[in-house]
Formats: sequence, C-alpha cells, structure tokens
Amino acid sequence: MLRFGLGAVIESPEGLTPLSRVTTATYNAFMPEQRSATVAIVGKPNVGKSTLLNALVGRKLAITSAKPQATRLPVVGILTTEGTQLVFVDQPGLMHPRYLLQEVMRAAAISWVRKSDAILYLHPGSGGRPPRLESLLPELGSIKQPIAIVRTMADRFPPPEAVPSSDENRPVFWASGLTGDGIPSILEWCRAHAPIRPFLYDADDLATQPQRFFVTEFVREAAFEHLGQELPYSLIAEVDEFREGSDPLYIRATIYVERETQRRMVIGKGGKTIKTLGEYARGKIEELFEQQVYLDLWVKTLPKWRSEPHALARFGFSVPSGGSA
Ligand SMILES: Nc1nc2c(ncn2[C@@H]2O[C@H](COP(=O)(O)OP(=O)(O)OP(=O)(O)O)[C@@H](O)[C@H]2O)c(=O)[nH]1
Ligand SMILES: [Mg+2]
Repeated sequence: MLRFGLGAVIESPEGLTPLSRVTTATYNAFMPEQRSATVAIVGKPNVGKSTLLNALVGRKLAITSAKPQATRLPVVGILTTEGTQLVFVDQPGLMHPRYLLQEVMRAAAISWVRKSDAILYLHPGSGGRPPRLESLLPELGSIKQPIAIVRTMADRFPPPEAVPSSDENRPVFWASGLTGDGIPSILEWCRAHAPIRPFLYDADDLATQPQRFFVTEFVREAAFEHLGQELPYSLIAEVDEFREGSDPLYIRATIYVERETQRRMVIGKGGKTIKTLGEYARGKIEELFEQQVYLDLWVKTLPKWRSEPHALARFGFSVPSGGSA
C-alpha cells in the first residue's frame, strides 16, 4: 500500500518536517546513521522536470505534457534507499509571469530552491549550452547549494562526442526520463550531497501531498492531453467528495473554467469530452492509488480565477497577503 501525506506539513529551516514526525536527538540516537536531502528540480517550462521526477522515484506522481506550464504546484516525490532519503521537489517552470497564477508559481519554485540542499538544473540535450541558473533566478543572487546540470531527453538528443563532464564547475549528466538512462548517476550525485541527518519522512513514504491533490492533477493532465491549445490553462479542478473506504473509491470532483463557452467545450457534444477526460484521469488515479475508482466529474465556471487571490488560495496556492507574489 502506498503512503501519501496528510496534506499537513510544517515548514522548517532544514526543509519539510511532516506533522506526525518529531526529529529529536532521542529519535536519532536509536537509528543507524541516516542521510536525507531535499533536492529541487528546476529549469525552464517543458524541459522534462516532471518526467524526471517520476523516473527518479519510479512512480508517476507528477503530471507531464507536451504543452508547457503543466506543473503549477511543486510536486514532492520521496525515494529512500541505502540509508539515504531523497526528497525530490518538481517545480513549475521558471518564466516571466504574466498573471497572478504565474507569479505565485514562480514564487513557489524560488522558495523551494532557497530551502533545498541540492539542485538539479534541467536543460534539454538540444539547444546548446544552458544559461547560468542564476540568470533565471535574479531574485536569489548567488546560489550556495550544489547544482548539477541535467541535459534531458538524451534519447532524442544524445550527448555530442566530446561532452564536457562539468560546466562552470557544475557536473553535467545526460539523462532520459523516458528510458531511465542516466538516472542512476543522478541518484548517486544526490546521495553524495545528502547531509547526515534523520529521514524527513517515514522510510516507506512516497509522497507528501494528499490523495486529493493527485486526483486534481490527473484531471488536469487529462485536459492537457485532450483539450485544445489554450483551454487547459484556464482550467483547474477541485475534489468535492472523497469517500474514504468505499470500493470502488468514490470521488466527486469539479472542473472549473473561466467562461461559459469553455464549460461547453469541456463537456462536449452529448457529454463526450467530459467522459473522455474522466476515463483518462480515472485510469491514472487507479494506477497510483492501486485501487478501483469511480470518478464523478462536473464542470462549472469561475471567472478570472487565475488572477483572483481568493480563488488561488482556495486551490492550494500560497498567495502572499496583498495578492501579489
Ligand atoms: N523523448 C523524451 N521526451 C521527454 C523526456 N522528458 C520529457 N519528455 C517530454 O517532454 C514534454 C515535457 O515534459 P514535462 O516532464 O512535462 O516537462 P516539465 O519541465 O515538467 O514542464 P512544465 O511542468 O510545463 O514546466 C513531455 O511531452 C514529455 O513526454 C525525455 O527524456 N525524452
Ligand atoms: Mg512539469
């Protein structure tokens, strides 16, 4: 049985400490030496961050899409092996924000970069040398944590003959989140940079976010997969009912879009589109939860939710007081 989080975490200077766990010296004294690290996965949109997170932890936790900006909230995946716990955090892509949602997404990514122990900076194998990470994050000035550059999509863009092993003294890995090539070397680098300290989570925890979070994410992935260019960006989902213990697991969720015309498009002729979305999302949810699911999907409008601080807060985004990130 997979373990998910309760959705409740305490922010601590060292990273994240789950509500139920107390990392005291007493606890530490009875444990063999442990290492743990929070590893931020960063880069521009659509470079393969979420695909890499899934490959690193060996489960599909994060949604992926050929369209950019699929990830809106950081997704945490935990891998505990060989006395070391790696807490990977997949980030929204770094870009110049155009509306409040994008501002909040960027702020979340920056906040995780700040509190991580190590950073994986992703850049596609194509497209020449990556810009310096600091140039994408001018807010941070210099970055003190160890940074490894990961050239993604190595199955499509293999490394050139004379590939440098480091760039500006940062190690470079060529990897494919799809084939798994290069993943062991990245894990080895992450383990080598994990400080000696107790695990942040239970050894068999896989994720910190609650099951509801993954339901809404997979509904969004369905939208990215099946709806036209702009529609997925105006869409968000919320779980209204989650009948714990029911079999199949009953989940009622609502998709919100910004306009009535979009609502009609999501429903489709005779409900055909919403049915397709529901079937797609249900398949992914069942795979992750390892149980049968009944997904009851509805569609409503919520005008301008992407620029509305209250709406964003309701959907789980940290909106600083004053409404702007
Ligand atoms: N061939 C190949 N495609 C990949 C690889 N990694 C990612 N992709 C594809 O690239 C696209 C973007 O991947 P994502 O993992 O969603 O990228 P991301 O950086 O998380 O994107 P955002 O969340 O939008 O910032 C998807 O279509 C992936 O299937 C890879 O290693 N090889
Ligand atoms: Mg992503």
